[in-house]
Amino acid sequence: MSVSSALLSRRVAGGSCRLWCVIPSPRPLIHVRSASVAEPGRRRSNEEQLWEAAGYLPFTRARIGPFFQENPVLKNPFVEDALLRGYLKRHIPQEVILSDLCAFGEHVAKEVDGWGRECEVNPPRLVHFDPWGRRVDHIVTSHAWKRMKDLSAQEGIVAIGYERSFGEWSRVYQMSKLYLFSPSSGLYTCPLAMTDGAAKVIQSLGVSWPVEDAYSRLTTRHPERFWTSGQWMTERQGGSDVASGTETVAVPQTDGSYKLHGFKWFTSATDADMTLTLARVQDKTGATIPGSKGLSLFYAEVSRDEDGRLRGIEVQRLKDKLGTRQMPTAELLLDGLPARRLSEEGRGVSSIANMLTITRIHNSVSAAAAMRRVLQLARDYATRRTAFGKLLKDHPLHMQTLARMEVESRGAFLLVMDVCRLLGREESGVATEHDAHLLRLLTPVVKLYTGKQAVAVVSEGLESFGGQGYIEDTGLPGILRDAQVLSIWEGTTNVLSLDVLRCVARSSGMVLHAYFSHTKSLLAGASSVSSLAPAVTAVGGALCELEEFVQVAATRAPSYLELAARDLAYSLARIYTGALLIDHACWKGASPSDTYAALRWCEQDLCPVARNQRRGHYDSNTSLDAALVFDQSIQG
Ligand code: UCC
Repeated sequence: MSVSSALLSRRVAGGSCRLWCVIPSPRPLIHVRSASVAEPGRRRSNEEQLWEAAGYLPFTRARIGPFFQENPVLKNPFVEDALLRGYLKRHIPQEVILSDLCAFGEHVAKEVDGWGRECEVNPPRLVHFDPWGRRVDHIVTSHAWKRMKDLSAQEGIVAIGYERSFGEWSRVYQMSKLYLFSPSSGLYTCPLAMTDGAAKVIQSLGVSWPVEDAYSRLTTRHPERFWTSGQWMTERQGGSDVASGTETVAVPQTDGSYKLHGFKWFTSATDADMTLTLARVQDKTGATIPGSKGLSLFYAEVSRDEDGRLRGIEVQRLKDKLGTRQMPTAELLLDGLPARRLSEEGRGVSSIANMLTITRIHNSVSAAAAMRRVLQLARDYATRRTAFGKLLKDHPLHMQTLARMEVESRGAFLLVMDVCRLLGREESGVATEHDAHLLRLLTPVVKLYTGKQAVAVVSEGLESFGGQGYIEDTGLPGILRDAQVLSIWEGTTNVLSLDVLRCVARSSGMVLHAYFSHTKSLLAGASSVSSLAPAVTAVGGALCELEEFVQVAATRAPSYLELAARDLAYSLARIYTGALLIDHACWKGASPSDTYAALRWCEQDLCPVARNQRRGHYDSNTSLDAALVFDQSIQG
């Protein structure tokens, strides 16, 4: 009798036969920890030794069972992204761009993603003092973080936007590369956003002394020359209401320079080589002008003196953040920081606004990229993970969930790329007035909408990995923690909704005029495509509702529009994105999935502002919101 049949007959006789023991399966699906696992130090019984010899005791000592779930694999994010490839093929079918992005995608998947992980597990730390007690304020970053800097220069992640080798499409090319890089970059995209923004500000104010050299460093492809820039706007009174929250003063020096004194409460990527920041110029009596009119824009280099101390800066501490831990964010005391004024006095906010446009677009690219990344991983995992007898990909409900995420992700991508397209047109001098209005309106819209979408889609994405999506060292939870910042940084959802109102008012409604006419032109191209008819009808109807809302709102007090601001911004985003999805689905190279995505997108409430207007939500005299929020009462 063989060992196994002897064991089987003994087990059956004992009435405790476990079928999975006698039918060897190389990869049992469900592991049940055996009751007969030997306790440490206990001698094994003869029976246990027999079972072990036969290979039927899977959970003993160091043996923890033969099954291991396969992890999701990051493949080349360019090759894996049909929409990105389709979009580029449609708009910039240049082999040199496609092959560069394909090669970069391969590098990201094979190597860079690992560096990103290293940035996460080796976060920056602050060394305040040297061993002999001298103050050094050294922010120590990982080797991987430094490699990201070199890589960013070599790949031209900022430079492409300024080389403009592809004319009006240069920004789309640059942002496509950033989109591939972002989720693997260990948050290096944050200093790159500010670097790009600083280059844009310098360019708009004029590339001349004292920022000529800085500009060439921000936009170079040579790692040894490459600089990153900070953007120090937020002070202890907050980062939204910059006009009243900025206390930093600029003391004029006899040589025309300034020394800055203040406290910057939230300085991201603080290991930057230079910064742009706001301060109030003091007059001879030490007085400053309050509000926005008192703010000027300054340029400062981060440097050290002969003793190794930071010149005019003390790093108070690094921030303990929910996410983005890969990147140093600090509180800085500016104690006589040497600086040069870049803007005219009192033109600080409008001068730094160019930087905000760029960082908000970067933020949106990161949001779309985070959605795409979690979907790519979830999709791969669905082909590896079996539950209830079949792969996840064969469960229609699971596919429905991923498809809904896919629709959101596609919409976000097209909206972001369209704003990049407009930026590229403006910078290459081919933008019409209409394009410029559209860019101004859509920048806050894309930032606020994609920031929110990213959190929802990434959160859903984590769920598709079950418990593993909640386990830190899979790297998955970090995607969600990092996504949460996207709706906060560079203007919260409400602050950006108010920015939408600001640009409507400042342009006397011209930004909306551009919006309506461009959306209609996108729809017109699809009027004869029957498969898209329900989507075209939905977007057309929503557009009419939106126009009606605007007409009514124009006759009401400003408080009415303010209450409607968030819903208005969401309506602008959903309707425009619907039109972009429809437009893309009409392209001759589009797939049936492009049509399906457009149809699904347009099934949602595209114009929530009209719906809530009808419900009277913006009539402040009838609003019970505050009463609800502060309700303490119990009736009876
Ligand atoms: O969060 C921060 C950390 C940095 C991290 C960066 C990395 C992100 C990338 C991530 C990738 C993964 S720094 C701080 C964040 N804070 C903000 O973003 C600011 C939020 N607040 C606002 O956006 C406000 O709306 C302000 C501060 C821009 C404006 O406030 P005011 O004082 O009410 O300003 P005004 O009076 O409305 O506008 C002053 C001038 C006007 O121009 P003029 O004087 O010529 O009429 C406006 O038209 O500024 C102009 N302006 C703009 N121009 C104001 N906003 C804009 C705009 N968005 N675009 C163009």
